[in-house]
Amino acid sequence: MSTTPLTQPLQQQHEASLHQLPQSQQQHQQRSASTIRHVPAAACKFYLEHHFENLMKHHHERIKRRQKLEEEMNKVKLSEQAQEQLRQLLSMKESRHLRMKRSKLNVGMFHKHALLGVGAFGEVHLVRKKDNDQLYAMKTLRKSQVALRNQAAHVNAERDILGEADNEWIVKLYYSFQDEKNLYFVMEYIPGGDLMSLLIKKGIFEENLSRFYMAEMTLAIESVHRMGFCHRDIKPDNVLLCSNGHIKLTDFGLCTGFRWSHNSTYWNGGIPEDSVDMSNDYTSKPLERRKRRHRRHCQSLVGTPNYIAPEILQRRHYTKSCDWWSLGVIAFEMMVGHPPFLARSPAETQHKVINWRQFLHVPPAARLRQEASDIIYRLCADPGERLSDPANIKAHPFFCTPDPVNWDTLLHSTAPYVPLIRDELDTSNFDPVEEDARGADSDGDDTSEQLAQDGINPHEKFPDFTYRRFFDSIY
Ligand code: ISQ
Repeated sequence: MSTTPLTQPLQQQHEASLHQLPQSQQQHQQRSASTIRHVPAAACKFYLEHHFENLMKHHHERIKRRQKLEEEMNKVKLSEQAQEQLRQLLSMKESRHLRMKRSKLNVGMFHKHALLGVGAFGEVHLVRKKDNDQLYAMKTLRKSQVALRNQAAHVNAERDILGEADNEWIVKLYYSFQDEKNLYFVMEYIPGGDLMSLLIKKGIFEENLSRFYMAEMTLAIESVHRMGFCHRDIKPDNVLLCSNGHIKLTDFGLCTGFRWSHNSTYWNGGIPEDSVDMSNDYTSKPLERRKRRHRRHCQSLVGTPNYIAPEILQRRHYTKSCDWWSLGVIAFEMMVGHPPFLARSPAETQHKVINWRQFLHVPPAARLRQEASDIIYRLCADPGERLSDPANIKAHPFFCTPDPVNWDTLLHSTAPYVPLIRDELDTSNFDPVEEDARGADSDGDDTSEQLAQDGINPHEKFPDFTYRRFFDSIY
């Protein structure tokens, strides 16, 4: 048996040892060697920490499911035999879930129907999963665009939050996966359109309708905060209407749980992300202007500053109370008919938001009830004085008179507006998307060269991106 001298350089030792292997194994080893890339130590550390944090999270989720089952079984006082059967059922479901997590999803498993919306990094389509025939909303994000704009932390945070969320106020994430080019979020499909599309359609809301949306948004924001997150991007575009007229929040791309793995510093070497659109934006008619403003901001790499709290725009210390500011701005827009800091350009809007004491006025011509203008002024206030405790918001006279909101039954009440949905593929409640606004699926991507120049590999940015909801059936 030949031996390789220890004094040989490592590369030579490796090549020499290769020649001692059968040919098929040699080819395999050569292929593996050619695909092994040198990755900086910090990236390895980050990957491992992230990976083990995820493993621990899944382990805890499994324990929680078992505890929940035990609690539920105790409540209904089942026989020991029935309890054992249910434990076995859960254990089978856990094994099936682990097997499913290992099987790969790909975009070919979905049939695309209509385009629902276009965002800065991609598109949202109505899709049908071929094997279970269910409809979903699929958000496709271009990896290269996400990496170029340093948005990896936000995308990974959104996947965590939507995956962890298990409440009726937040759009559910069923699956996430990736391929060479794109990242995919497969979410619950909410067919009633978004609040911005409804504002475009109606122009202004009656107080009763505004009060209903405000009350539901209060419960929705409260539930996000209870999960330990802060949305930071509450705006009418991110409020979806279910077929029964009740709301759900979406787009947690700017959301933060103040967790280390959601901090962009770990994902892009501390380079700050873009946050606010500064491009010019002005046309003449208010509704047309709102429509164009909406389209431009959806497609812009950065959002509108209309709803963002001043402390965020000024990069000052902020807390979850920033979401209550946004609620105040939406309240103004619904009841007055335009946002309070409307301006010729986003830069001017930003100036108005930062100097809100000078610019925030509920116009007397809007003839709002005193309780309505008061809640706006209390929400759009300095962080120290802002109405930020959900209990105090719910107790505000706006929600108590003329008839009090029943917070416990609100979600199961009849909504004052129920969207018209003709059939399951009717997407007319979403504002139509113009062809020139297409993003992720359209041809031509000039970002790869730029990324290569900057030494960024978009494929390294999304370790452990794949997700499957445990209870993944809609019904
Ligand atoms: C769910 N349903 C309809 C549209 C959507 C847009 C974004 C995210 C989820 C959605």
